[in-house]
Amino acid sequence: MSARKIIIDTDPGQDDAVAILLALASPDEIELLGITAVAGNVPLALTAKNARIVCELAGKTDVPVHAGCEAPLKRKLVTAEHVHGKTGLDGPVLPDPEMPLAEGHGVDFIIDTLRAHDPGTVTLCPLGPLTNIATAFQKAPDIVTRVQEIVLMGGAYFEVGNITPTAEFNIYVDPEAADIVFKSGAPIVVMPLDVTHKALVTKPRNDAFRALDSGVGIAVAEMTDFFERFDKEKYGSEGAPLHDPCVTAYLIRPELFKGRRVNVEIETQSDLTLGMTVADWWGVTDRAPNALFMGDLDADGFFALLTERLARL
Ligand SMILES: [Ca+2]
Repeated sequence: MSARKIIIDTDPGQDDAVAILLALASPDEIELLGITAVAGNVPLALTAKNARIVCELAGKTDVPVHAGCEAPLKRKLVTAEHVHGKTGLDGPVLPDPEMPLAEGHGVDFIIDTLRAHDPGTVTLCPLGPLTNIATAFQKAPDIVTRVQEIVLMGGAYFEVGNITPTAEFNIYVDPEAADIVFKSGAPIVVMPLDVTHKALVTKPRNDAFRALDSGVGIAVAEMTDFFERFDKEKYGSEGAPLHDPCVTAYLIRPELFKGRRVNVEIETQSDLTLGMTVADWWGVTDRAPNALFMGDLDADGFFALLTERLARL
């Protein structure tokens, strides 16, 4: 099987960084065509910078990194420095990137790339708010049927919310964009909090990253150390959830994940539950399934894969 062509759309974010590193470490399974940055965890200037810092950390400076949208479709940007620190990538001390941003808007890169490849051969991997993807779909509706699959981190059902009692951060920041994407008809795989809250960086798992004794291994250990402080306090769990790498791990080892094909709709009206992913897990409506919504993860298999791959960088 040839490597799957993907675009990573991202708002790094320590966990985004690990997701990108996993993709870069797996060229047999993943051909990373480019990275588009979006505003989310931190403002766009920082996410566009952080994406390049991560590429340079991996020694992969030939990946084009494009800046995308700097604000949600209809709302003011909400950021998450309380989780990720002021830079979005707090933890390790990493040099400013030398590689420049690629020319052209991230949204145009998504459109042009999908049009340039055969239909059904490019997968989109959103790791942040869905603003870039929705904007691309609105600007160029012809690309929707060309998408092989959208594998995204976002939403929650049984784990409800992490930014409000009922909403997960990525969807909450731009619910209108999420609504467009979930209604687009493109095949969607969702990694919600239900799965990512099982991907906990426990002390032994963090130690395994550090024991790689490489620039990448130590940086990843320091990144997960950093946001662990916040999550441990908040959830009382044994480690911080590594949300976004679930997306790239799925492309390599889909059998690590279990889920259901269900209907997922996005709340865009209610002040109380704005950004909620209303997943018909129990099939109580006749609404047609539009997503494979994941519910379970083989966490040991996931961390074994991650550690083995990061060792290659
Ligand atoms: Ca992210």
